Amino acid sequence: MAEETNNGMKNNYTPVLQLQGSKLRGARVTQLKNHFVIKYKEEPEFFVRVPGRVNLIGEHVDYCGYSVLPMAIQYDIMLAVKPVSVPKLQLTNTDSSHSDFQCDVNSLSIEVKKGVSPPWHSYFLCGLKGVLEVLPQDSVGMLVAVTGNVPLSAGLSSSSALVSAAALAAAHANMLKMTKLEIASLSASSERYIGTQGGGMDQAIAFLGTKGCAKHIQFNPLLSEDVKLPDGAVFVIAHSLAVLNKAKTSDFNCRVAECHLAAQIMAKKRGLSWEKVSSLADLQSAVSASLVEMVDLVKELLHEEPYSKEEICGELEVSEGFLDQLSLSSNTTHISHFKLHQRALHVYQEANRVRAFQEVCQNETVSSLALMKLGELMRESHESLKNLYECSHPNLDKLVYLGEGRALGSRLTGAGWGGCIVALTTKDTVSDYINTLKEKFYKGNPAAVGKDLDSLVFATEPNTGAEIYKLE
Ligand code: ADP
Ligand code: NG1
Ligand code: MG
Repeated sequence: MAEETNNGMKNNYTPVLQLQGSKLRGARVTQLKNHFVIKYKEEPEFFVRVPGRVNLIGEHVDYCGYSVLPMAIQYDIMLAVKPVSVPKLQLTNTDSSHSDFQCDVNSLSIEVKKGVSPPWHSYFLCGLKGVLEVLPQDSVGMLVAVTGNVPLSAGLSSSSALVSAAALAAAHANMLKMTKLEIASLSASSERYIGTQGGGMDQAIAFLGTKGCAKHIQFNPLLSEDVKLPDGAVFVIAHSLAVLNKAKTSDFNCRVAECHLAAQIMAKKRGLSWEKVSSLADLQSAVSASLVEMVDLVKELLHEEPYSKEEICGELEVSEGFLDQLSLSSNTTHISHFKLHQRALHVYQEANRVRAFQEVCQNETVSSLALMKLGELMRESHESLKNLYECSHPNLDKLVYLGEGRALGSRLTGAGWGGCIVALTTKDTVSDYINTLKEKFYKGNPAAVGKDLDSLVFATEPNTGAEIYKLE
């Protein structure tokens, strides 16, 4: 298995493992393989597995340059792949609601339409495109069958699992040697072709996850270190029954833009060359202040009322056209008002909570105290995401509220606006917590009718990142 490269070693990311999954995984592989054979009348040559993730703390800070603390989960995307000499990609999905797709690998086109969820195959094309851009030779074609059980658009990173799996399959099919860190960075850049301007957390944990510990992931440069969670900690994921495809609306990119604009206005006010400041972390480095001092700076330099686009142009002394080009994306140029104070405040405080979370895991030797402190940080994170970042959803808030007194803390995880919460419980309280949510949130909820409750609320633990398998 490939080594992590934060110890300076540069190992290949593509070791071929013997397939030794659990019974469940075995059944999924068999189904995937059968689907492949029926579709293509050929045998797959290799399999790729890339997990989803749950972020424990550090939400909406990766694209601002700050570190995050996720772990890979037990749900994943799996691909069965056969490289072929004809430069053609053929895709099929075991879920028949995702239609088959094919195209020439030399003329990929990724559809991005405002207000519309991209077709599923576009996520695959993102990963493939990223590899084609660095491939020194012409690409082979691929026959691919896809199966996945990461809940869609629920903040558990099904999109990045698919993009990263496509990149890994294309790299392996073309015998491209890359480290895990390199392919994680490539996958993060590639996913931006879908239109969202994410920061790289999801693709990083997809490749760097290891069994048994969460990861503290830093960016620029990408680095990951193990975080041992306190003894007795059990994390639970609960689905809010609301979903949002992040590439469909401008919500996500609007937050990215607000953070960018907040950094630029504060930089200008401090007499810095603001055009070069592209993130809130850049600004912090430029002013050499602590995170707590940055919170004070936000309060001093940015007003609470939303900034109109006109006011921002006035502050920065630029035309609207210039601002559109420098600081906004195609789906945020139409936005008339931006909340800069609140978003920047969240980011600096959340970045500080990640630091505190990691410190507790590292230094608090009394596990009951450690658990209490982590729970408190998670509760604060949710409040901030709800009130300052405004990316929660009434169902997420209800789940958090229902867990009070039963979980040590809970918070929305992933981008938000629907999706899942993650809650910190213990070995002793996890069953009571899960049963309470089943009773009070899911049973009788029309959106949960016909669904297996164990797939909506479940305990999770740190899992392995991406792998390539060959069947014996
Ligand atoms: P998430 O929070 O899960 O990352 P996104 O809104 O970013 O959600 O992306 C979800 C999209 O990813 C889906 O709408 C679908 O197009 C694609 N996707 C994820 N998993 C699968 C899968 N198993 N099969 C097909 N498409 C998938
Ligand atoms: P999800 O929940 O997968 O849409 C998104 C971003 C992350 C990060 C989180 C918020 C992508 C691919 N993912 O995750 O980079 O910004 O939101 O913390 O853009
Ligand atoms: Mg996503």
